[in-house]
Amino acid sequence: MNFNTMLSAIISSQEAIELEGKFGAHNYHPLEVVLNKGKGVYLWDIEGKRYFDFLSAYSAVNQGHCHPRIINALIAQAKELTLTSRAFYNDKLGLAEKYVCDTFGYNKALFMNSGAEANETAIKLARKWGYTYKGIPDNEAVIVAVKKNFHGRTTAIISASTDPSARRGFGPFMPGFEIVDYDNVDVLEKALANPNVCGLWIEPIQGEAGVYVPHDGYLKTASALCRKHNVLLMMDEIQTGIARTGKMLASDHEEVHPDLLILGKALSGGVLPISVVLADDEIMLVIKPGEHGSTFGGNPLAASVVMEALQVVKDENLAANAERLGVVFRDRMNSLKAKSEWITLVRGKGLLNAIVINDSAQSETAWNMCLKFAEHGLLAKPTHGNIIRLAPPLVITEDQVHECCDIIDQCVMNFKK
Ligand code: IF1
Repeated sequence: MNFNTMLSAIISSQEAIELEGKFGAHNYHPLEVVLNKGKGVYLWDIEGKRYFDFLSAYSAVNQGHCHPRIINALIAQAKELTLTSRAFYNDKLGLAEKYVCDTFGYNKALFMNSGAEANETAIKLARKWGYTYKGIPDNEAVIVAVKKNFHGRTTAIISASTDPSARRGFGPFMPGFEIVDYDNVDVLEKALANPNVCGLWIEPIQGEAGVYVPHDGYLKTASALCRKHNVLLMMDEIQTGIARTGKMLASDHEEVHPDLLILGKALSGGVLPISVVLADDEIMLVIKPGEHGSTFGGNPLAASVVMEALQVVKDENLAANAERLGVVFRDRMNSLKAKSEWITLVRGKGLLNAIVINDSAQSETAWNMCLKFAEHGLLAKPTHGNIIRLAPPLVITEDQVHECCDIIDQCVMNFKK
């Protein structure tokens, strides 16, 4: 069956779901909506129903679906040159490296593709820096990570995970990680005093853990303890970065400048996979030619897209919009919490928010509530069990926030278990 015949063959959501069930790995349990169009804050399914997107592809489409400026940058570059590999130079990578260094205040960038790859890159940089500059004995470097972290799905990254479902059946695991409580500076003081520790690896807000916002001052103190103990602060801003929490970076809320800044997702506005690690010379230059890379890392298509995607964030003041409308959104959710038995907590920063549902994490309540949201034209998905993450594209307007809050309000107030 040729491609066009195949495409025309998918005439219903049910057929699309069945095809994925028959030919695809079962590594997800999607909500049963089959989407075929996205624009701004909206998604449409095959049957033409329109939804507000309150997941934003896990904060990869902060700029809104199919942003015209980003799509045009993609098309223009795609007509010229998409990939050379780094065996040769291309005319866009240097421009993109300068752009992201100037934007985030570093003097070196290393582009990869997925967020996991960027975190893997940060692990290698921190370890090699530890051997080169901190005198850690070879193969004894330790990276301190935190409970309930999420940094990706590779076997090295899950070696630091505390989520049984992320680890079960995938051992043996990589040594060299010490896990401590998140949002606890006392345990940090102790853990970072170990002379073999080269890095502290954290998210400024834990997304997958259910949008867990640490106490004010945690990031600042963590950064100070890293400086005190000559440890690199490795900040995973893959989900919290690019204006999502109301500043360009969540680290900016505490004026923390990580030693290693790890970005992904909305770097491309959801148009293609781009990730990057930013650092200064001493750290970045420990990796020598031929010691790290990837086929697509730093390709000219990604380089062109990332510059336009970040310029859109700046030109449209998306951080300020997220800051302002995040307050509006949380006020509405707290008003709903006050009158409904179903919501026990509202938390978040900017437009990265979550509501905690008043039922056990093993219950289907949050899932069934998301099914109700979908019936009423709003797509969201529970993170762990009873926590629903609510994160629209940052281009959302105040009227649209209220329209979505009305949907959530109506579904929650009429929800029957
Ligand atoms: C899935 C979670 C979110 C991330 C942070 C690195 C990565 C992610 C802070 C890896 C990716 C995605 C992955 C996706 C679902 C989603 C997710 F539920 F898995 F945990 F957002 F919270 N650091 N998060 O959030 O980036 O390799 O995916 O490009 O794996 O199910 P990636």
